[in-house]
Amino acid sequence: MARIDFPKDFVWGTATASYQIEGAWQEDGRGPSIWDTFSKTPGKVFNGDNGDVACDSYHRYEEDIALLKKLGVKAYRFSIAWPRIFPQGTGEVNEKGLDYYRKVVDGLIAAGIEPCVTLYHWDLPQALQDKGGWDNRDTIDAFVNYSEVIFKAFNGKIKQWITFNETWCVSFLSNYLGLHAPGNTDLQLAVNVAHHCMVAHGEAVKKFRELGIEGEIGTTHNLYWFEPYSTSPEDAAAARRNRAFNNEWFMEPTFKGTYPQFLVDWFKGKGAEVPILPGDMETISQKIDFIGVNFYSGGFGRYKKDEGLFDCEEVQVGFDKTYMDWNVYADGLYKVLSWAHEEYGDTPIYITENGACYEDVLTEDNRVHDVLRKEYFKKHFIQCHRLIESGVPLKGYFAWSLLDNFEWAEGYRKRFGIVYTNYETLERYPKDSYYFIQDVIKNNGFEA
Ligand code: GCO
Repeated sequence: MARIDFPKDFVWGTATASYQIEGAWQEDGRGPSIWDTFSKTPGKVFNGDNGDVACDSYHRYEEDIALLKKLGVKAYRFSIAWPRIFPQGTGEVNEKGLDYYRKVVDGLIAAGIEPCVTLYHWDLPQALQDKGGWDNRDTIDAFVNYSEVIFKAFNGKIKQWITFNETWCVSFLSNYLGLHAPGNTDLQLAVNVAHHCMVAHGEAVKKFRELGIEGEIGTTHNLYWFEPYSTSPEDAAAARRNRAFNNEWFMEPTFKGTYPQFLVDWFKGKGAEVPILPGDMETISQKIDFIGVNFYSGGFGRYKKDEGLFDCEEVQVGFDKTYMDWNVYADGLYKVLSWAHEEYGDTPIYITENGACYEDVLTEDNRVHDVLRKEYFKKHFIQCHRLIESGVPLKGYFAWSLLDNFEWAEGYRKRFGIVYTNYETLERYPKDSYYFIQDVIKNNGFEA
């Protein structure tokens, strides 16, 4: 056993997202979002679940802040629901919506916890979707306008600002694979959405600088580590396409202001082109203060004609799996962040999400002995430490998630929390993984 110690200023935190935890979907003037629509469309979400109540954090935020305080985190990442601020996406500000976040932010600060705000974690106002959503460039202006209101309302209180959560999910998962709201299956549309979200990110960063807002601003991409199964050139190229689809397609515009050309060509072969207007790439590649990375998994792929979008099939090589059926590949975290550092330079990195879903059992005395989740965290913490030792500027880690919550298309059956949510009573019970993380934070390290 060796002791692992983290740097003194390492930021430990946990993360959540508005639609997944808040509930109160019609309260205080909140307008409908695309997730209200999607989750109420039969067949889209497991069991017909939706976020009407979720964890009821809209009413129980004090309890959640108390849990965070007891956990000992330095920071808490949460998202603001755009339809609470602008029920129709644009127009008049709904002060009551802002009030809720004022209470959350002030509560966190009073508890000694730094609020880290995500501006867009997928709950687009339905009224904007009705006008084309992210396919329509007007949505970029609406986003910047919404961001400006939030910047001004919370200036000086927020240390870290994240424009978008997982643009890959917003675009390809939601508009090509159709698995998330709004549920489209059109490659050209997905490419448009990805591009427009990245432009919106860049415009928001410009606005942030122009207004002289305090704190740091960045964006969060979900990276996935994908390797070729063999050394054959076909397998290497297939795995590379698949990897670039998750990683380079978003990282390269963010940092270099270009798209990976081989993938641009590949998409063109599939009939989709990036709708770049003059100035877009400069806007997208505005200097950011940090990059957020969500990491969950990785895998191996090989060439197979007509398999998926990239002629690439995933090969099962015997990884342990989580209850999402995702490979547990902690080494992949080391590899992907080492790659990102080498490729894109010294911008500070925060892991803005990492965590695992397992089938939890609540014991009679309200405990959850989530051994596997604890192990998952431990393995990834070890890789975080290895990254720091090797000179990667990894500054913090946010566990996904504080609470079991509405896991999108999977509804409530998939639990990611370090705190168990009883969806009948809405009571919260810290799991063993919560106490493990509490200990790691307290000692700023652990015996590996
Ligand atoms: C994500 C989402 C989370 C998910 C988590 C587990 O960013 O994908 O931020 O909302 O719940 O990733 O799937």
